[in-house]
Amino acid sequence: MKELQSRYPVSQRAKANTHVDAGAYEAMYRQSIEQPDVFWAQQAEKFIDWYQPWEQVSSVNFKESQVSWFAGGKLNVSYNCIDRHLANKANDIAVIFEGDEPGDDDKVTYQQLHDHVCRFANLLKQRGVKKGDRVCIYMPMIPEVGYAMLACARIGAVHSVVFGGFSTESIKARVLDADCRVVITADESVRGGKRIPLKANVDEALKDCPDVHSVIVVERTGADVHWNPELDVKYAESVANLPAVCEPEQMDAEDPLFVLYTSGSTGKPKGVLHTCGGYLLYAAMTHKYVFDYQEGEIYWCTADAGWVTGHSYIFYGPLANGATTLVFEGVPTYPDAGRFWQVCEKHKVNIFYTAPTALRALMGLGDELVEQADLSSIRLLGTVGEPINPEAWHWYYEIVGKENCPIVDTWWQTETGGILLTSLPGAVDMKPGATGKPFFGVEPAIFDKEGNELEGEAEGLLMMKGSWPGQMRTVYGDHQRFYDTYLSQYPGNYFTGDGAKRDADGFYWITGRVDDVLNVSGHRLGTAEIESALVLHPAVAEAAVVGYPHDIKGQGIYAYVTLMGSASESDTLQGELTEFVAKELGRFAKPDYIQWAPGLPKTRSGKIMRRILRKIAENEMESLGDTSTLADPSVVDHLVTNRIVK
Ligand code: 6R9
Repeated sequence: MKELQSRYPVSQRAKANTHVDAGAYEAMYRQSIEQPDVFWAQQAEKFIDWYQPWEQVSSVNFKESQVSWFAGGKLNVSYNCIDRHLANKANDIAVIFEGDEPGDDDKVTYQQLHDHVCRFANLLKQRGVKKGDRVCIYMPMIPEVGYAMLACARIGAVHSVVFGGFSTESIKARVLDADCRVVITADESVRGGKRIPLKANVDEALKDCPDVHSVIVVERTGADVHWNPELDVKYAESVANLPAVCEPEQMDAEDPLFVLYTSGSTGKPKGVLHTCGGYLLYAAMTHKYVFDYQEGEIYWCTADAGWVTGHSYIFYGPLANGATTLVFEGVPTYPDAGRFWQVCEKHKVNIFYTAPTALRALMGLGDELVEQADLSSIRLLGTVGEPINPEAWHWYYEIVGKENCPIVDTWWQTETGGILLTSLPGAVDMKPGATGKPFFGVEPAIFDKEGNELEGEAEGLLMMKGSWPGQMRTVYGDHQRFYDTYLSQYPGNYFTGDGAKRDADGFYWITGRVDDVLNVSGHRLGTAEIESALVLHPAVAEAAVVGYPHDIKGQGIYAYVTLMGSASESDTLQGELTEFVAKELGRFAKPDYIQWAPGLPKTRSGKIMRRILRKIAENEMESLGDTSTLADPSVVDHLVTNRIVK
């Protein structure tokens, strides 16, 4: 590999093909900060079709947990993503589907998308779903997941997509928390040739959800699934005779569009709530400018619809812009590790957006599989989900992008709705590992632990000083938690949970979470969730989970487990507990290591000292710090002696 270069000026090619050059970025950014309401009103008119204009562009008061954009404005998200394109693009491709097996693919035009979504919306209505009702979606990565989301949006129902890799406990908790009465799922999903029993997982979860009255089942594999005629509804059969028209519901900009659960440092996952107007505007606008999206281009984001990236950058953003978006059901390594590149060649992908963890896994397998594919259609690359290490960045830039494609490293969160920090490809230089500069209207700040804002070059907590239209509005059912989690730390500012550095050129570098949230292969997981799953097992008295650096996954999961007096330590039990977490939460949440812990390091008030547990898991015994304040310092010696050396 070449010597690592630390700064790449905007290329001629990127400049030639941009909506926003350096001058425009400066001017637009300045206006967005100095006259935000003027700026956002212009953008809202440009990007969204409204039935009725808003009464007030923004009304924001972080101290009062109040965030509102375009209130009084009326729109429909599904209309904006579909109907308004029909005049000119009815026969253009909206969705390219690439199945798990090569050769299994499909193309859906905007007209077909319209018809599918309307039929689905009519089916939801037939099952009694009304504006404001919550609908849980637990699906494979097939076009129907998009139809389901857009069908909800069309009738004003609020979707709550649960990642298809989650299993029973997670489905149950999410269905109950949002009081979903309808669940949309499939018989099975297929990933990497393996089948996952989605319907069976739903059946199991719903044993404790008595209010669910309908389960709409899309047939994916045709597997024989348990059928409860009172609840279960066959999708294809039911929509076949329903009309392909459904008048979109006129929604207020501030009506909820969806809830998406995400992990925090404590307690159960939070239902992050996004609303129709601001969210759609922000998703559409960032999609256009960050990826410099041009008419006719093929755009592929490899995320899953179960995460926010799938919401904003597979479906809502691209479809609002009338783009062609690729939906991929499989995994990067099936049938072989060249799959991503084969799909790019096959569908002539122009813009490719993925996660560093996938790049790290693939780069370890050599360059041949990349070189075998014709990647000449690719014009721009993107990454999201976690910091990208310089080695992976250079591999992406040189081997995948042939030193001819800008990389947009995009920092954002479920809570932010869309990208807040990145280097706009035609405007801002790239620095490998940096997430660049703020998007329009975004005012990042670095604070120290005492709550002072730091100027210039600085490192500390990453905060946002004001709102942007894509910001979450509340935690579903718990508005106080919105304030407590994000707005209470340094009143008047939004707290991201991340640490960051700002360099002398004003570029931001994310240093990682400052709380107990793990980022495992780009999947966000709370240590508390894994701990709760472990303690459900009858042999477990207590559990503490921490992350440790992992070459491919970014972070691995290390669990300390205290057993009940009646249970005894064994390798078999270790295996059983790992599988237990997989069954309760999902395979991606399986601990990599379980260490038996007869005692956990606790303060005298009973708080687990995770700092110490992290250091032990990281094999950094020399920096354990002060252990004298522990109730029983000797537990640390036991944990150190018996630690698992990786
Ligand atoms: C979009 C998404 C959010 C957390 C976030 C941060 C990490 C996301 C990143 C990044 C460094 C990037 N993160 N993008 N860290 N560089 N480009 O991933 O949302 O699942 O809510 O995770 O992911 O730690 O706080 P979400």
